[in-house]
Amino acid sequence: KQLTIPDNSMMNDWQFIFGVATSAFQIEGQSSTRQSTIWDTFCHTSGAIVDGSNGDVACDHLTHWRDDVSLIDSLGVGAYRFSVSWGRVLNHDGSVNTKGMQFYLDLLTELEKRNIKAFVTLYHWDLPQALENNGGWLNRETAFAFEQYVDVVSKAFKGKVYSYATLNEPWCSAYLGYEIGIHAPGISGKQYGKKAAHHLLLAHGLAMQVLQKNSPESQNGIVLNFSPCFAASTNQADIDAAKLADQHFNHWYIKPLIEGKYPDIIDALSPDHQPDIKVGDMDIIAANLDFLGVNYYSRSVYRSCEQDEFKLVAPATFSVTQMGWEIYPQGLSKLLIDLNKHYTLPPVYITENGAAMNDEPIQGKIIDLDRVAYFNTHLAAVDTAMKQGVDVRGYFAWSLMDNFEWAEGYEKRFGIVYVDYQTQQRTLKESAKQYRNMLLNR
Ligand code: PNW
Repeated sequence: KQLTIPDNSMMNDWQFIFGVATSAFQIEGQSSTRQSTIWDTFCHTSGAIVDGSNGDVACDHLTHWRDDVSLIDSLGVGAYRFSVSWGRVLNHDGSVNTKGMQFYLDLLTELEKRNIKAFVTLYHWDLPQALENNGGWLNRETAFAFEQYVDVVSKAFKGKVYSYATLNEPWCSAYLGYEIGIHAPGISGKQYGKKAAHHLLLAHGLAMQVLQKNSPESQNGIVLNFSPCFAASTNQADIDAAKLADQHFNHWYIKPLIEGKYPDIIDALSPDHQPDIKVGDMDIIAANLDFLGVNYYSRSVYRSCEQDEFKLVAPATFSVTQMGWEIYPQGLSKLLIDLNKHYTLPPVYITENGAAMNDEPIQGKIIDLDRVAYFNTHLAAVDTAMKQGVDVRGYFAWSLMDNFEWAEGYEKRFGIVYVDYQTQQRTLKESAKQYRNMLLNR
């Protein structure tokens, strides 16, 4: 089946933005020309990355960026979502790394020339190691350091950016990085996750004030990842477990951003698991959002569990991607419709959606029909939500090209473009060709 926009969809409207997404650490390489980050350190911790790889070269995008932009342009997309590496634009002493800054300015100029809107993410997990050495996101000061960095960047990028996202997926940074330790900086302890999350959200709020001042013309917001929570059975205990997980993973982030308060479960947290909330913090966090970025990959199913209150249930193996994530497009419609019901949402962008599939080239061709099917069903799911009144303005495929998939290294390929890491050659997969055709036929 061909990749198509659903019939009578508002996605056929030219106003609706289709794009592709990447992030700095995952593609840039040339790690020696920027500050070292927590991911560099984590990659050099034995056992942290499944294939023992790192981001030193990645897609060597810093060398190939002009070709990569032509590639993006050739797909016919209207927007490119990428992230800025904090440690590439600022040196340890706070001075500007002029070469690093120039790279992003050149990239923005090239996108502008080609009429591709720039969706800039200011933090996609690559915290400078120097800041981690002072406590990283467990230290409130990191939020103010982020505010400074955003000030420098948003002044330098003046007028060139269509949209800024402060943070990508603070849940991943806080929970995976500081509570269970499977992402950088690899810290674990129940007492850390919510503390880190609060400082991340504070950093977001402080950055929003800066963006409002330096770049009021751009769409300024944040990108969250959501995984709708389902109960493993109709037993009340499982239903309660799923509800609780939903409060911890999803509402913990969106509720303070929209309503200026954490979910009620905060009262049940043991005192040492509580975040350190200072007077005024919640107002800063609840800054008005021009948009909400929603990243969706899969749903999560929970059952009750004595020791832990809830436990994640592994999905049936026949319906999963290479990540082991269940393919469940209905979850995306339900997520959007439920969020729209619960909250007064700003306009929404699907800032990431995609799948890791097994796509080794056969005679030079990568016929990734499973990925095409994934995009088809998920675009239909977005359309269903739009027809029920959710204000979705755009959709970004994750990812433009295969790249460094964090703890999974290079083994998992999310790209619609194949990367041969030996030669750095890029080859359009069938999904990229179909994405292009879909946009051509719009
Ligand atoms: C996102 N989870 O990460 C990131 O924004 C991307 O950089 C990444 O490449 C992509 O999704 C694919 O993994 C996630 O455990 C990592 O639920 C983990 C989870 C969700 C999102």
